[in-house]
Amino acid sequence: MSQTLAEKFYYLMRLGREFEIRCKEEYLRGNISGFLHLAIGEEAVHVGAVVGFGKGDLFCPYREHVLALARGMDPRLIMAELFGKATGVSKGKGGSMHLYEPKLDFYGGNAIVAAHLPHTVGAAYARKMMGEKAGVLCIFGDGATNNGTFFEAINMASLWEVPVLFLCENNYYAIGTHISRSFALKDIYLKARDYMPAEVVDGMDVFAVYEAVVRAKRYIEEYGKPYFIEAHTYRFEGHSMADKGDYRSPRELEMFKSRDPIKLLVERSIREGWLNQEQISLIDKKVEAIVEESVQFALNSPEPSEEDLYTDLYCGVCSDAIP
Ligand SMILES: Cc1ncc(C[n+]2csc(CCOP(=O)(O)OP(=O)(O)O)c2C)c(N)n1
Ligand SMILES: [Mg+2]
Repeated sequence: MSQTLAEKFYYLMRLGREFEIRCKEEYLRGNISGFLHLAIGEEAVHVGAVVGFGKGDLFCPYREHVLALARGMDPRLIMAELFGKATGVSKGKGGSMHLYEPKLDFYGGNAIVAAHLPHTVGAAYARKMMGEKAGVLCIFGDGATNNGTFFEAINMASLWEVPVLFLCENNYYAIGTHISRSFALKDIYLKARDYMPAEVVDGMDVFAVYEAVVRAKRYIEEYGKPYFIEAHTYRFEGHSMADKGDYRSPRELEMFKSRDPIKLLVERSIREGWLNQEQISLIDKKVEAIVEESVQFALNSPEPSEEDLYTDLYCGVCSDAIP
């Protein structure tokens, strides 16, 4: 079991990392424009959460490439979306912050901080009204927990008893503002503890995230109530491509890089005998080929046509998602 999981985690985390390194290069080449938020350093949270949660509606913020990949979105369709091409998963109209695929129960990329939290509660409530027990996964940053909608969402989720797993990825920063400058309390999970069970997990350890999420999902679906996890992690890049991140000391960055989640996974997997160097190299090669293919697909895809400017603007696009 651990061996299979280690292989899956390594593949998805490497895929996420390579994909985003390439995104950065393609942005600098001018092939990607607009906003681009990378999750390099945060892969253990994204992969551990999506794999651990398994099936179910997923709502997330704009730093979502790795989440989409882990959910099974075709890398070619993601890259084409970032290139603004008609073959992109959102037909080239959304870009990096708006990956969206109802067929995968993937509802966001949401650009407005914490706006998707009430949407998540609504989605879970809808499932409940339809007599389903399915839990809904809601991922958001530390900064989102300072928004009013965060408190509205945890209050309603608890009051209405709906199965939402609130997963906060605490990377210590909201753009350039460190949590010590914007939080009146130190531990984020304490904000939710009066409403629902709440715990903290090491977000650099993919197994720890996975196990916490599996437990939490079992709880929300068994009791039909919400649960809160705060995962401590760190982004190795700036907030977006427009941010060099120079408000952080090199020492701080190095300290977190020494706990690079992929490095930790490899070290543990080799120690435990779950993976060997040969398997790792094979996965690396496979990942490089997939990412290269996604870039070629995006490069060779057409731009959206002028007529496309006027399509999919209103809810016709959502009708496929309504059961
Ligand atoms: C309602 C709202 N306010 C402000 C912004 C601008 N903004 C974009 S990202 C961001 C920081 C969010 O930080 P966090 O929730 O910790 O997520 P992270 O980027 O660290 O993953 C802000 C303030 C926004 N998009 N929406
Ligand atoms: Mg943050």
